[in-house]
Amino acid sequence: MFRFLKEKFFGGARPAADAPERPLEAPVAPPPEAGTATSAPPAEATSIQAGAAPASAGADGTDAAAAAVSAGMPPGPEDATAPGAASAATRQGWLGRLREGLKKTGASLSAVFVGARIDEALYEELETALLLADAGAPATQALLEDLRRRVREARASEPAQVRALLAAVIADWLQPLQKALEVGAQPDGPTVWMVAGVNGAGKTTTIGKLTWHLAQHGATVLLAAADTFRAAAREQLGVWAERNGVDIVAQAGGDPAAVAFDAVSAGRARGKDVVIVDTAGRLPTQLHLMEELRKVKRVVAKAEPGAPHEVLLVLDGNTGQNALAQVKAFDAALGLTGLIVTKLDGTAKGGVLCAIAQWAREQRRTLPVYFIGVGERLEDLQPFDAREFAQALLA
Ligand SMILES: Nc1nc2c(ncn2[C@@H]2O[C@H](COP(=O)(O)OP(=O)(O)OP(=O)(O)O)[C@@H](O)[C@H]2O)c(=O)[nH]1
Ligand SMILES: [Mg+2]
Repeated sequence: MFRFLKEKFFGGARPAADAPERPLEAPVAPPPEAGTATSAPPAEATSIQAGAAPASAGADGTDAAAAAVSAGMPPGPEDATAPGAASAATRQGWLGRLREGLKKTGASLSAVFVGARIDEALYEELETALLLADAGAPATQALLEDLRRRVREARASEPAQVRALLAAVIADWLQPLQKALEVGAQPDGPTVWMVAGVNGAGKTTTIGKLTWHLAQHGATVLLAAADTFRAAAREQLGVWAERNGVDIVAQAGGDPAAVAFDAVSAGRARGKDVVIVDTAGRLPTQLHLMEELRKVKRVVAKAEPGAPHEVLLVLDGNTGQNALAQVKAFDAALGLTGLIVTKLDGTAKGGVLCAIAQWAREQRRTLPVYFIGVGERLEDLQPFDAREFAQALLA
């Protein structure tokens, strides 16, 4: 989920240089407490996995919970009041929700294999299904070529085998998008993430969910309400701050860049691990607003040299191929370092991840999809895992 690189997350034990990252399938460790020894072996970068019970969730006061409801916030996790509760069960729950969430995208792909023979018609139907899922023409061609080769090599004779091979092809195709989000790579000062995207993509709720995940692992977070256009936007982030028990820097109206500057400075002064900057939604065609985003980024760098360490674009999975257009436009303006794809639960266009992987390949660069969202609940946002995704798609 995250790669925690600071000593505090290892109870003072300096990580070994060559220890591998814990695999995603590994049992989930309890959240480490700052300043205390953990049972996790020293590792250069330990990836704390999804599903661990929150350290701070459940400390939400009744007021915060009520405020959350009134602000239209999603309900908390089922196990929010049970620190240390069965994380494997939570992980299992996530896989179920992922399968459920990707049903719309996966249905037309799976339908191709029902009562099918392995012939040209099968590949044609698969091509149509991938295009309908918004995988895009170049990725579709490449995936099918790879599939044909694997089917030949495996001498597959059953549609079920082809289906399993397609899952493997998609998993390999998406693998370069999988990466853990790093916290604490800097020698000092906070890790700063700037979050951008079009209106309603899910930026603010995603920040709230990320904050929850971070807080449950003992990381201290400060939120920057750099969406200064609407009071409601500020309040929405404020509710997330209260709910997660973290600081927020906000100001009525004013310059988003100034809020971001204050927040990053405060994050350093208060010794926070992570500062997350929320920004107002905008279309890439609104040039003055894109310029404003660039200014936020520049000013953040003035407050903290090297920051922002991540420029994250939040994409609404429903937008399909348009999401790719957003990636290109925001990347040209800001230099993106990663993506978060939300709302994959409501869409048949989840194949767009293949199109994004294809684009990144063409650009010869890495553009990770750090997290995906398949619902409104806190635990519906989880790290992107290529194999899980492909298997859920073709489940
Ligand atoms: N079904 C579903 N809904 C989601 C998901 N992620 C976010 N949402 C919902 O999308 C809506 C918009 O989310 P916000 O976080 O307010 O979006 P935003 O990008 O901050 O919006 P602006 O600040 O207005 O640009 C909210 O109702 C969220 O609960 C998801 O993965 N699945
Ligand atoms: Mg918002």
